[in-house]
Amino acid sequence: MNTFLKSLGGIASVVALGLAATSAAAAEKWDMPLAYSASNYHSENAAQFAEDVTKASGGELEIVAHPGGSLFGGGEIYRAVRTGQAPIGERLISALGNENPLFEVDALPFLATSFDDSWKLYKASKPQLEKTLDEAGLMLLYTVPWPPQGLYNKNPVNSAADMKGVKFRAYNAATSRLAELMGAVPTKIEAAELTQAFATGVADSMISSGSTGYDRKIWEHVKYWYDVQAWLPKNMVVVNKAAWEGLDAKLQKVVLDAAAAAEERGWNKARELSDWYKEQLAAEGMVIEAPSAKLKADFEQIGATMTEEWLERAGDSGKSVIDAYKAM
Ligand code: PCA
Repeated sequence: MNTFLKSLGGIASVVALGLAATSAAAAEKWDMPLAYSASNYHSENAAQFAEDVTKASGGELEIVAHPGGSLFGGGEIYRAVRTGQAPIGERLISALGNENPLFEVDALPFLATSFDDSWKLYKASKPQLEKTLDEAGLMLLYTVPWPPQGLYNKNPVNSAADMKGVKFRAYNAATSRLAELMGAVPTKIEAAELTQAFATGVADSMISSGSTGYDRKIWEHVKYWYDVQAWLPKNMVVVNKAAWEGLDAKLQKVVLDAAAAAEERGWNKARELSDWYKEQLAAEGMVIEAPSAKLKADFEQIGATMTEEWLERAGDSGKSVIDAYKAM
């Protein structure tokens, strides 16, 4: 090779190196842990959000969703994002009651039982939710609800008395308390471990949406689902504030726009799928019924007790959320 070409090659590789260094410094990759299975609409929605950010930022911020608890289990995600082990992640809000009782407001039985009311409760609780997260070093990006919660059980249930001694899978402190008040025996189990828990007889019952029963093929273990419509818990996607502040204004806008779109898409999808899930459970041979008058009354009484207990724990800020919701 002559010297001219040689030095040209040298220049080219210096330029190439320089380019590689610039893009390596500018491009950022965020891993996004998700607790629920890849095919669940929450996870699909989050994956879409991740893709939207990656595309709209021209690859400057790449978000990679990790569903099914594969990066961090459901019980670890909040802490992981708070401590910066993960810059962003999704968590069931009401599972964080030990951090702050305000996180539990959307799991109070019979406070908000439809999608419309759930949206109102979200609006009423959002300022407190954002403040609580801010104090923990986090920022709220979006929420998406689960469909209304119903009672799964191996055997028919006509009243809360039928639940005495039943092994009950709980997903947060509120569902544990509800089980106790029915005389059932709660064990906390993440959705990702559900199939095994029911297959091995660790649990024979739970309160959850048709969505989670469908995801976990619950009909292989459980025959009955009572459409109690007790509450609609929400997942939230939060970002670590230090990671957030590391983004320039342009990237922050890309993330906020994608988050707003994800929130709207997620709420619509939950509404759209709610009845569909029930149809799938029925098609798989499950008995899908409204609760008997007695079971409904028992649940209402339990709900009143839980609301009273919660108000005691959540104090004035809790009461102000309920008041704001009732005034809407
Ligand atoms: N599914 C989640 C939380 C609420 C729901 O409907 C679960 O069972 O873990």
